[in-house]
Amino acid sequence: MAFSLPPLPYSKDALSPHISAETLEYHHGKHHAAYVSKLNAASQDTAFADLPLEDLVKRIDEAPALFNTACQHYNHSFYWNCLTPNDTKPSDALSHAIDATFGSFEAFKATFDKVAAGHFGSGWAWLVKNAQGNLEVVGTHDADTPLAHGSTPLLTCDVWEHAYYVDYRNARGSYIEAFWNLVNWAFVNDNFQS
Ligand code: MN3
Repeated sequence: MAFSLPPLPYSKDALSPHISAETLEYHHGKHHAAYVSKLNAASQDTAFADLPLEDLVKRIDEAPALFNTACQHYNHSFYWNCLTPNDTKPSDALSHAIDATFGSFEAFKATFDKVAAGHFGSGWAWLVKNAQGNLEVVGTHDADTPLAHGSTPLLTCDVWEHAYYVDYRNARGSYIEAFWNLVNWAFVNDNFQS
């Protein structure tokens, strides 16, 4: 198979109590796995099956039939790496860019929270480096992803209900609050530098 489900970069109970093993069991083991198997089925015997995932997402306009599954495979793979049980923090370079763009870390967080909490329906909240090289907080609907639109993703929060319903029911705000305890700033720093 051309595309494969990446293993979680931590054990299933590592993010508890913020995100439970049961959530990861379903979110990674069922939802993400289903996107990968549907992407493999839909891309079979096409030139797109041999592309690295990021290249496929950047060229997704050429393969509209693969949009939902390819973008969701990319978004979820990226999201798992945005989380960690370890204590990490933004680099000095990223902190300076956040302060310069948003005024302060707290103001950045408030902007991100507003996009994540206020997003109508299924989607994603992102911190990106846009095509001009500036930091920006954006929301995308359903499977859509900033990588398909010329921005470099730095951090994402999945705000589809399947990301939090087991642990928080309809309280998306509680999930977003918990999310901040898990952010893998080492990964975000690397994305910012690249
Ligand atoms: Mn999801």
